[in-house]
This record gives sequence, C-alpha cells and structure tokens, in this order.
Amino acid sequence: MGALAQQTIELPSWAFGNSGTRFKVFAQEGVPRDPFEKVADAAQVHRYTGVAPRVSLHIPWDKTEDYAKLSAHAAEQGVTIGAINSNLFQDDDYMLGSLTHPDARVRAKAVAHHLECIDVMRATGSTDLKIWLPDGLNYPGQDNLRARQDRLAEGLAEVYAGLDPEHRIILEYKFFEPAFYSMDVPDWGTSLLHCLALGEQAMVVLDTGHHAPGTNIEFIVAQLLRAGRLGAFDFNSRFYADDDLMVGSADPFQLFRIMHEIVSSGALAPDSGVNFMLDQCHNIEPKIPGQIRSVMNVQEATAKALLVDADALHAAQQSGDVLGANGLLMDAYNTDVRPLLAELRESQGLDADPMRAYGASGYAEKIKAERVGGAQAGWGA
Ligand code: LRH
Ligand code: MN
Ligand code: MN
Repeated sequence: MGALAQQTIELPSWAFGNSGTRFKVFAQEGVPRDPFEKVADAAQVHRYTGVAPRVSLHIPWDKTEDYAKLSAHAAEQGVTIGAINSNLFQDDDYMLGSLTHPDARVRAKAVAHHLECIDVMRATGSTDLKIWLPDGLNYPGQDNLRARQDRLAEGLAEVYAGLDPEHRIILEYKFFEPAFYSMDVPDWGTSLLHCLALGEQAMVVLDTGHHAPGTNIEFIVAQLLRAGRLGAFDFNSRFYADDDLMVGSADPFQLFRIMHEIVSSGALAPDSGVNFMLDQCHNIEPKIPGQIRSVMNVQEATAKALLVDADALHAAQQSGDVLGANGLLMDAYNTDVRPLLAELRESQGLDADPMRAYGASGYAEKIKAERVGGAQAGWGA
C-alpha cells in the first residue's frame, strides 16, 4: 500500500483541449481557453485521484506572458508544472527538419526554441525538457542519413549546454510519423546513444504508442533501466499507430507487464528518476473524466504489479518452473485490485470512486456555463 501511495502521474495540458484526427477536431463544451484553465482542469484530476500533482506544458501551445504567474496559479490549485515540451512540428521552417535540417539557420532556430523552453523551466520550476523531433525523411536519398545524425548530435549538445544542474533533457523516439521512410530518432537505441553522448542529464522517454505492432515494450523498459537512462514514460494506448488512446484501455496486460518491470527493478520509488507521464488526447470522450480514468488505469496496473510474489517468482525462475513462474504473474494480473485502491483512497480522505466524485462535483456543468470558445489542444491551432 505504501509503494502505491507514493506513485505520481503527470498529466499533459493538451489532454484538456480539443483534439481530433487529421479528419476532424470535435469541439467540446467547456474546454479550456488558455493554459491557466488547462492547469485548473488538471488540478481536478489530482483532487479526485490524489496522485496527479504535475502538469506538462507544450510550448508554444501553452505560451503565456507570465510563466511565474502560471506557476503560482498551479500552486494555488494544488499542482506544479512538470515537463516542458518543445514543439518543432508546426512551423513551416521545419518542413525538412529542425535540429537535423541541412540549413544551419533553421538548426539555430530550433536550438533557440529549446533555450526559450529552458527559460520557461526556470520561470515555472520545471526540471524536465522534453524533446520529440518530427524530423525525418519521406524518400530514400532525400538527405544524408548519417549527416543528419551528426547535425542532431551537435544541436542537442548546444541545448544540453544551456541546462542548469537540476535540469534534464528527456529525449523521445518514434518509429514513424510525420516522416514515413526514416525518422531521425526512430527508436530507443538512437535516443540512448544521443543521451549517452550528451551526459548524465540526458534520459530516454518511452512513449508506449511509438513502436511497431508486436514490439516487446517491457524489454525496452528493462534495458533502459539497466542503463540507468529511463527518464520518463508517455503513457497511452494504441491499436494501430500513435493512437493516443487512454492508457490501459487497448492492452491492460501490456501495461501490467511494463509496471512489473518497473516494480521489480525498484523504479517505482519517487527518487528513481522515472517520470510517469500521460500523453493522450480525448477526441470523443469528456476530457477530465478521461484523464481520471487513465490515472486509475495506471494505478490498477501498478497495484497488480505490486502483488506479484517476487520471492516465489524468483524461486520458480531459478528452478526452471516455467508454468509456475508464468502462473505467478497471471495470478497477480487476474486479481481485482479495485477494492484495494478504493480502500487506499478512503485512507487518504478521498472518495473511493474518483469518477463518481468528479461527476457529482458540478465542475463539468460550471465550466460549460463559464467558458465559451474553448481552445484547440494545439493540433489545429
Ligand atoms: C509525438 C508526441 C510527442 C508530442 C506529443 C503531442 O507523437 O508523442 O510527445 O509532444 O505527441
Ligand atoms: Mn509522446
Ligand atoms: Mn505520440
């Protein structure tokens, strides 16, 4: 119970704004009109779950005149600002790349954007600079694969040099999209190589939606933990590509297997350096309940992983008891942990059922009445 109570989950500001696919953005009533309202909505998720005390920002989606004011507003609502995400995917200059672009002027612009994000970190007290590059190629021969890696290493080093000692770069990878032939940071190995070259303040981000179907993600988790370079998760679910569906909805068993690696490596501890973030969009479902459900899904997977009898599993593994070892994992996975989590919440003075408590709070009706003309998450902005 103690370990479970210590876990925290970071929410993405963009989960609260309107979002959609390239086919259509469905506008919902009451969505936030600015980053202040996004933070207020995220604080509701924390209020009813007790385990979501940070909000990631995306710059420029969450650009504001006064970041110290935003940070103070967050504190008033009982949350803090988490990772600052740079955004290199919505500017015409970056059509052929950002940090990897053949033109030094564009690369310098991309570096400058990251230095601006580091200033936002200073103003908000954030410690993680999250970098996801849309850079890549659509056609073989379009650019020199190896030269792009060299430019990337150079640009990242310039950004890294701008960090304060308490800051980290967390570098995300993605196997395809928006580029389809070759991404410049397509996989964990590439991200890890760049992080190792940069230094100890650089870590890998694992977005669960950024792998080819069938990839054994828990293996990657284990490998990055061995290297001491798993900086964060972007949790979400996918059936096909980068679907950004609610974590634990498409494949709760995968989430359990990931959390089993985390728990068995001791990486659940708050000082492990692993930031458990969500990266999702709620295109057709209400956003605050969607985030509450997602947080609960992570908690359930974590609780099940904590139920694995580690000693018995070790003994079964040592003695070659294949079915016994597998059975121990399945016993934990098949346990209904919802009563345990309800008990935990009540012991913390929370409602046993966060979805019900939020529904009864009247907040959804209040924001619908107060906010007209909500913002896009950023995709269509
Ligand atoms: C890219 C990504 C990355 C972005 C976010 C909005 O697909 O996962 O983390 O910042 O989506
Ligand atoms: Mn992501
Ligand atoms: Mn993604």
